[in-house]
Amino acid sequence: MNQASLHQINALENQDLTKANALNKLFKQRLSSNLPIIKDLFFSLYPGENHTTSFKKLLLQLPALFKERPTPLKLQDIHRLKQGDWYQSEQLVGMQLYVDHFSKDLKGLESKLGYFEKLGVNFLHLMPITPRPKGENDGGYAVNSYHEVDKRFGTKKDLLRLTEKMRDKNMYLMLDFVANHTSNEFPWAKKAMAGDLKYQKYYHIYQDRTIPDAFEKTLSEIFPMTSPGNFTFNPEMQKWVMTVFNQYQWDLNYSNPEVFIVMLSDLLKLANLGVDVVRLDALAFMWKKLGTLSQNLPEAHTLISLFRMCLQVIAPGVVFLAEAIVAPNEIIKYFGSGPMKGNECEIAYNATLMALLWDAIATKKTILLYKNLYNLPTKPEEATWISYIRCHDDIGLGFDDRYINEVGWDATHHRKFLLDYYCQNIEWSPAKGEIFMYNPKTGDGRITGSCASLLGLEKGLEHNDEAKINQAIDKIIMMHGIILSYGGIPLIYAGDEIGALNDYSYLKDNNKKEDSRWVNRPYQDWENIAHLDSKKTYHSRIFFALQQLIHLRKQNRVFADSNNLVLFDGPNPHVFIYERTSDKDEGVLVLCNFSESPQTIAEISLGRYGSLAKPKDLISGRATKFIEGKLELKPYQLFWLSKA
Ligand code: OTU
Repeated sequence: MNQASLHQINALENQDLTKANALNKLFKQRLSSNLPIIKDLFFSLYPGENHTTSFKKLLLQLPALFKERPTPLKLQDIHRLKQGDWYQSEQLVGMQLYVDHFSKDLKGLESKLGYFEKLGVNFLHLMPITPRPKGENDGGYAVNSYHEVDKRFGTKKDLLRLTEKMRDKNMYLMLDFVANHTSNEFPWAKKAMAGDLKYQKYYHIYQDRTIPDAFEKTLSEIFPMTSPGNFTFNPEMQKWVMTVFNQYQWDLNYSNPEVFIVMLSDLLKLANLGVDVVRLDALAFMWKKLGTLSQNLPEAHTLISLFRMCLQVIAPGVVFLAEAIVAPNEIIKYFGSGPMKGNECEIAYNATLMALLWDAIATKKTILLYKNLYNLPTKPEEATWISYIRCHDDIGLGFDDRYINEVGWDATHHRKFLLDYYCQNIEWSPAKGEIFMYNPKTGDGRITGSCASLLGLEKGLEHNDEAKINQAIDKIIMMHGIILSYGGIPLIYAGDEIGALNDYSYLKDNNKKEDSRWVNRPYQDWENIAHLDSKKTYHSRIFFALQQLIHLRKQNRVFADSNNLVLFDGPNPHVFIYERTSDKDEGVLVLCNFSESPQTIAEISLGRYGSLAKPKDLISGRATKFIEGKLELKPYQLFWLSKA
């Protein structure tokens, strides 16, 4: 929270904020207090006299963009500033979904708001709903416009009505800003292809292979199987375009200040639709520099801070989520570091926790999880995580080799084991996933599959093996119990709340069959959802278990994220234990058993949750039983012990 803004609001407390001039006054104050930083950031990216014209353009643009912001949202911005860090609240529980797979379109989604309320979800991440090319489009991550609504989902009016309804229900909305690249059908790309040099400078476009070849020496490949290399030859221009992701996704050239200036206005147009959190897609890639990996560059951080500070002036109630699925020490930098600490993104994916939970499931041990979490730098107070088990993408094993070796495993073998375990190369593994973008050159690969299928439900059902089915259900509940209690905004992938299995229908679609991430983007199963209350199915068991956990989360303030997490040093290598504390001496101790056999924990290692405190398990509602000074956890059992 920007202190200057708070003082300014308080100073205006007694004025009627609905009056336009009061709002304008606040805007001007925000602008004058942030202008020096904006200027510094801008000129550090775009140095020299010749960029003063662009800077002036930016300065003229800021008030114009503020003018465009609808008054209810301007008022909401002020309310949010006063409210403080709303995104750290224990009241938030999120769900991520593809509108077409969930409810066909936006109107359909509006009719499902009751479903979210029933489960306790009040934060939605809708996957891209903007126009995209007809054929392959990476699920909308190839963008034809940043602020229009693709016809397949409905109209802008439908979206505005939905966001209004959501606001009435105190629900939050997150949408993507695919800032790194546009589709090859985006108006600028079309103009570039038609030979317009101005727009060719909006992208990284080269006459011949000289610079592309020089770049390739240090760039990695994101989609090596479907889109090898980082440049695509464009026959219209007879030139090479940088396409780090898919060939139809053209990387924007932010070293051109014009690109920043127009993208800022696109960002605001998106925010003005009523978006609370903007997910900055692939932000680690936004700045390219010859001779480097062109990921996580200092300039990328400066650029994101520049976006942030401009947003702070125009729409300070909107926050950024960093979609940086990168090395643990790099993720944390997206919260801002050095003088920009707290002035970059407010939220980031806890990809480290996510990947390591899958490691713990496969190894049935929590040692590598602990090792990494202990070595993770503390995030700034005002920041928070998205806590998730899986998302729409693949699961990458983005943790450091160093720690794998340090716990005594061979990193190469270990990674291979994980891929084999999840991607059906080990007979005894209950997991049923698929490999994504296996790169034989490096041996790297990532994992796809729905949460339930990766945790053994699909195989259990196939073999009609009740014990296996029950175990998979326990695992699904335990994993959700972690993301709901660990800190940050828990984000459930739509369908996981009813144990959705892999969806193989993508194999029949020519535009999707090469991308196995579609296996974990199932269609919402409304037929089974209709019977949740009346039938006892695995769907209802999972749904009601999650509903209860969500309810408990919202009742306990300790689950709000204020860096109030204490890891308990693993007294048992199969168990994961952490405490959420509050300054009011409240606390909840979370324990999870990652092994197929019962595990015990000596009372002495539970600190103030020993038998003397008579802790109660919030989930079962029962007093905790200690036998001979030990607490027993059944396989995949989850405890939320409350001291109070
Ligand atoms: C993101 O992910 C999106 O989440 C994907 O759905 C898109 O395909 C992609 O960007 C392109 O828009 O490579 O496999 O952080 O992990 O940015 C997923 C690095 C991805 C990448 C991430 C990217």
